[in-house]
Amino acid sequence: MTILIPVLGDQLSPALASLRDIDRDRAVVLMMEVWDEATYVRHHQKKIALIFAAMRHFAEELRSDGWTVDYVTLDNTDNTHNFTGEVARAATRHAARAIRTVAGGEYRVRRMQDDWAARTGVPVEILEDDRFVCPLPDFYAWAQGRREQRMEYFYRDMRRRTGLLMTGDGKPAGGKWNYDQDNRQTPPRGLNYPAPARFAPDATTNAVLALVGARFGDHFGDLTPFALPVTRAQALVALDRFVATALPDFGRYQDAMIAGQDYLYHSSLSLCLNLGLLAPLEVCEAAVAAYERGDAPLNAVEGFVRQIIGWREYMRGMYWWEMPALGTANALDATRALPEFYWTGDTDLRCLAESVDQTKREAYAHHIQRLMVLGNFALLAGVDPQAVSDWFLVVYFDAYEWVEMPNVVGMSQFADGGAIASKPYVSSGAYIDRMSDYCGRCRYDVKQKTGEGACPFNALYWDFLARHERRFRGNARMRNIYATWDRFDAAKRADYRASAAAFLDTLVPAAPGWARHDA
Ligand code: FAD
Ligand code: DLZ
Ligand code: SF4
Repeated sequence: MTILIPVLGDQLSPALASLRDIDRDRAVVLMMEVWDEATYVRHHQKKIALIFAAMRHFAEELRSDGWTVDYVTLDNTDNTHNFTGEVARAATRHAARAIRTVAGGEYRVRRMQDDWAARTGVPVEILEDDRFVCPLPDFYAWAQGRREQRMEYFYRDMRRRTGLLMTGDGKPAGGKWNYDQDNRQTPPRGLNYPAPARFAPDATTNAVLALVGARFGDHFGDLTPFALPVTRAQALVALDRFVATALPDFGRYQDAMIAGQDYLYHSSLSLCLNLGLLAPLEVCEAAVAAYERGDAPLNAVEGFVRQIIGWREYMRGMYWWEMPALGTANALDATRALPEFYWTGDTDLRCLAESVDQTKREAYAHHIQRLMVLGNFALLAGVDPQAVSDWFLVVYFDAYEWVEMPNVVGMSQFADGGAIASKPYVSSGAYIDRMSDYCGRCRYDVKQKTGEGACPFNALYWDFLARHERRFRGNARMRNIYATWDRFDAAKRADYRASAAAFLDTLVPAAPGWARHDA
């Protein structure tokens, strides 16, 4: 009796639940490169290459490990180009008596899996994805009893659950749960920034690069140079490099943005974690081991661990908790089209031009660029959150809906009405100026508040707060901001609002079709 084991493109973990406790001689692993997945949004070219290259390497590793792998390539002439069609074909091809798979990470894919038994006539076992620290039922139990589901409290539970950075008597290491007040510094000039580990493409990856260039060459983003990790061995090298060279300063410079420094002290390990090449706990344990050796300070290691067992797990839980409503959420009734410069980078706002340019080259931008430049601008300008979400899903090498959507629709655009963020992440130019070196060489003057030549973030910020006054005035965390607004006289308020309106009028909407073929 043959058991068919479909392994999806972000399930590249040797310890995957569907690959455990099974007789390899009776199993066929199915992996599928399908057009529908590469184009349901028109992913960045580098992201498609990354996923296909990692999939092909993983298939080779499974074969060396004794598995039979049926790998359907994109140019296979019989390819139906969707998961369900390929599972059905393979079930027939191998006369499968059972199908065993791990739950897809995206709601859309999970619904497809529900269809497989009916489509194939073969029983389907769908296993929980246990590569996360917090199983979904546990997250739901945590979320259920609370009026608000805030990350900070969830994170403390995850620290207790994992024992990471905990003392023997159940207290947080160093006495505090969170060391963020030591972070948020701006790096001094002339630092020797670390570089993430990079890997020359081998023959397998080069074949993928040729395929992607030929078939997806009209998608957003630069395909080459390509030097991302595509195997678990390379991911482990990238992890070691990060721990040795960047982790010690990860905390204090976490919120900084420097033109030309794409990675600063960030790990760029999201791509390895989200593909399954690294497990979240092993990454955290490597960071904690550096702390215990005295190689990295507590504020850096705690901050890093919080991103993974805190934010990453929380976002995954909130995605499933809020879906499918999250997919259409628009609490602030934002309807503006995404500006064209998100795709072209052609804008005089230097912070945005730099962030888009790096996104185009690297398929990467770090958290503060995503939140406080790209997301902040879209929120202030009132861009439709689903259009913003599509953009983020296309452009980043770590973007899968389960992590992209709660970050964008929830945290960044406040479109879920505040389930994830307790207040909107908006700022004027002053924040960007404080945390970056972008403003110095910008055509706009960050200190000028309104009128021609003023930093557009300044007027947009007050215009946003005025537009949404009824919703946010009562928010305790925004009391001081509205107190400032109240001190402005009518003429000043009108000036801010007119300045914002004049700027918004200049925005050119993106042509349809950048993110979705059918748009
Ligand atoms: P580091 O700064 O080195 O952080 C370490 C790890 O922590 C990351 O690798 C990541 O796994 C995890 N992490 C940190 N913050 C978050 C978070 N908010 N949510 C989930 N995991 C987190 N992350 C994605 O993995 N995919 C996305 O599509 C994505 N879209 C985002 C969109 C917006 C608008 C925002 C504000 C954030 C988004 N994030 C996303 C979260 C975060 O920005 C990225 O995880 C991070 O920038 C990845 O780079 P890094 O590996 O260098 O992170
Ligand atoms: C993102 C992506 C792309 C571009 N291509 C494939 C593919 O051809 N085959 C595959 O198995 N997965 C792909 N993925 C990932 C899926 O779209 C999806 O994000 C995951 O299966 C999570 O549900
Ligand atoms: Fe961005 Fe304003 Fe600074 Fe220019 S001045 S880089 S638009 S924040």
